[in-house]
Amino acid sequence: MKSEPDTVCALATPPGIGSIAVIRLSGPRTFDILDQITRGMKPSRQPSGTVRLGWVEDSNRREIDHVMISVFRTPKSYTGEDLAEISCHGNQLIADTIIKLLRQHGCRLAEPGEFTRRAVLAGKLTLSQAEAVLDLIHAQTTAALRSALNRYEGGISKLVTQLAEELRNLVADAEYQLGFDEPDTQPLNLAKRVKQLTRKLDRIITRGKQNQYVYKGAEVAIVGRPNVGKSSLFNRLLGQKRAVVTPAPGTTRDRIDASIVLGDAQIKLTDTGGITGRSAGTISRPAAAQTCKAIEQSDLVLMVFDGSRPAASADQEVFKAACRHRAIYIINKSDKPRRFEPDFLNGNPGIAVSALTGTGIGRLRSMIARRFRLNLGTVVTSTRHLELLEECRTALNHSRKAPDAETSAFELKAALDALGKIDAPCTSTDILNRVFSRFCVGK
Ligand SMILES: Nc1nc2c(ncn2[C@@H]2O[C@H](COP(=O)(O)OP(=O)(O)OP(=O)(O)O)[C@@H](O)[C@H]2O)c(=O)[nH]1
Ligand SMILES: [Mg+2]
Repeated sequence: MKSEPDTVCALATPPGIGSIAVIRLSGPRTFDILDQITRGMKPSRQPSGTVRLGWVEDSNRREIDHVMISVFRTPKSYTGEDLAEISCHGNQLIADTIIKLLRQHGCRLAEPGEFTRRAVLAGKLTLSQAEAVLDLIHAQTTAALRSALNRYEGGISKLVTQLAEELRNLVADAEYQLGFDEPDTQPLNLAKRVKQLTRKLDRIITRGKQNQYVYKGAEVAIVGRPNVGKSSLFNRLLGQKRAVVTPAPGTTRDRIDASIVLGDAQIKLTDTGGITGRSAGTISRPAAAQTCKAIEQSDLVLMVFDGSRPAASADQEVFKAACRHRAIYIINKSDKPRRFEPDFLNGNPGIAVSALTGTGIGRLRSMIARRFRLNLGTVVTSTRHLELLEECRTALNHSRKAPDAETSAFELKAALDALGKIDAPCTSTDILNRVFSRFCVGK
């Protein structure tokens, strides 16, 4: 994609029928083009930050729509360029006709994310702020929204600036030390300071990974032996009868997925076929494999037991299959007399519920929500940012283990370079392409 400032346009609102549709234009010819296609207004003379009502007409002076035009002059606009927004009636035909007209007058159709890309190139937004714009648009929970706003306001940029400052001091001191002949002289305590910075990165990366569910959604699998009430619980948590429930064991075979929001997290809930262990054969091998895969992929396992029956070997198999994962033990069928007293849950009482009557389900919901509560403050959840922080940490580790002071200083600079890629847009078109390919046209 060329980066010279031609004038681009795109529909900024979702296609289809709506009360209004907004078409955006950005670039040096914005107002000149608008002057040519409008009547009853003169966008080139309109003050920045104002809105005017007028007509858009075609080349035969036929009216296309009565519109509002908002004008933002360079540099005080989203892209930093001359920018305008045409608000027309929300009819796809009208929007398409206006865009066609704009193109006839020399506008190019914008690429996905091109307006935000221009904002980054003009220095109006850092790259991590631009990525936060995408997260803002896609946020599904209030927590995701709060977290995206923190990053849109520059949370990541501030964090990177602080870390880079510490690293730059380390690089400067390492280079200063290179000037001395005796490598054992360590007045600047470099090794200790590198270790401290590595630990800081460890904390940021771990916290970020633990919180990635805010955007990716948390995977929660319901597992247990046949007939314990997994599908009944799945339906209860969803609030609708999605999975088939019967008194016969082995009813659920293929896994069933559904989305719910609990507290801060968007959750992908999976109902699975019962685990039977080696002894029984009520579910097929492929179904058992699917259940194992669901356990492997999950951020949390809901391990369900039938509280009305004594613990069986299959219950222990379930425990063995999932005990290495984060889990909540659920003792279902609490509406019946309790006969489940296992010795393998290591004293954990679990949570008693009845999927049939709904008793205990509210407590279970809160318990799940608590497991996915978002940490406050700036959290690095973007995979690209986490990869770069890991690259930075690897270089710091190499620096600490380097055989000589020169290699150590070289690795510190590599760490600084990795950190710099989080917000430095102009260094690589590849980075920009990777970031903006996920945007929609018009943003
Ligand atoms: N009394 C009582 N019965 C329940 C409860 N939960 C489920 N059941 C019953 O237990 C039987 C099995 O329920 P399902 O939800 O199909 O159990 P499942 O674990 O999905 O079974 P499979 O798909 O065969 O592995 C049905 O008859 C349900 O009505 C409960 O809390 N109390
Ligand atoms: Mg089932």
